[in-house]
Amino acid sequence: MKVFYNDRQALHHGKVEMFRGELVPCFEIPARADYVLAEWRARGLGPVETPLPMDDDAITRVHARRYVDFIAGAWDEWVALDPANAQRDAFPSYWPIRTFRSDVLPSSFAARMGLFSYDAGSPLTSGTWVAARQGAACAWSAAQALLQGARSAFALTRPPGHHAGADFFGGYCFLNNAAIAVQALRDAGLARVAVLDIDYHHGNGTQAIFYDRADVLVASVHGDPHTEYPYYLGYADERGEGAGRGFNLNLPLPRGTGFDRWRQALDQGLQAVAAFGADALVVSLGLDTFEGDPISGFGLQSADYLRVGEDLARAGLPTAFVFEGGYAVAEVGVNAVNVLQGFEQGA
Ligand code: Q9C
Ligand code: ZN
Repeated sequence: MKVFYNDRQALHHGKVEMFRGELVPCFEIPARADYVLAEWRARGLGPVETPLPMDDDAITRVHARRYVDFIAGAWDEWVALDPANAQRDAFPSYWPIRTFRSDVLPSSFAARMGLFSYDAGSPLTSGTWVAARQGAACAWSAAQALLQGARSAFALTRPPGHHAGADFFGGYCFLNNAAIAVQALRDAGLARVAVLDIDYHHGNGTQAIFYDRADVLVASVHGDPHTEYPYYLGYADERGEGAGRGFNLNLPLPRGTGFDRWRQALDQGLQAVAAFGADALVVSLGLDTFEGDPISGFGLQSADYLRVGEDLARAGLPTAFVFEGGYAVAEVGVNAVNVLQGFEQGA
């Protein structure tokens, strides 16, 4: 399995996030990737490659130009407001919800920060753009590997991506890495691409990006949004719209769900992928379904992830794994690599 990672992704290094009225240390930290790399190397599973050079067009096929321009320049704007800002992460404070306009682009940085985001838990730092862009390049490179005939590839993306929409960040995500991989596969001529999102949290960004499209199936197993982030999307009645009706499948499960029940939902997702007739599969691989995850509520154990990889391999499709969440940092390497090794053994 080809694996892609760039050391510059560590430049996205948020210090704190807003939680219950306080700034608490970030859960989404560079060490997450280090643990995955260390485990991959410890098992002698192969080289880790730097991503290929990727054109910005691969990003703007999925993301709005004005959003990409904003994220690319946001840190410099933040520091220009006040030189002391160089020492602190940037957060939004205002959001244009119902009855406000989103067509006008205010000149105020704070106003644009809110226009292009939906939570206060996703700090933007000096290295966010460089890191997010390199992460996206990893996902794009994984897609290219499949197009070259590889059975599978793994993009060690961080920051993660599945909460980012066409023109917003949130949930620690800035560029939707999985969507960029999907679009690259479609643009290279594959007719049908499926996304299977197994992060604990619903991938609201990925769903929104493909919601009206029949060429991309999005299936997701996640914590019930009645109680779990991102709360406002991810319900079972969201089946797609227009031409995309029938090509979105949400499988929400209650907090506390263990592996046996979770695995039945995974099987439902895989059946949908098979019925869709996908030419390739992109897996949004969150490991925050782990029993020890500090911000999530499922009960998967480390050995279960080997079975997950085997189940995914049985789909028999060229498969790109794109790293998403997983905040039990010391265990995230074992859990992620268990999925990948389970896949290789099952393939
Ligand atoms: N203090 C991903 O897994 N905040 N994003 C939860 C924790 C948002 C998770 C509250 C969680 C986002 C990619
Ligand atoms: Zn998650």
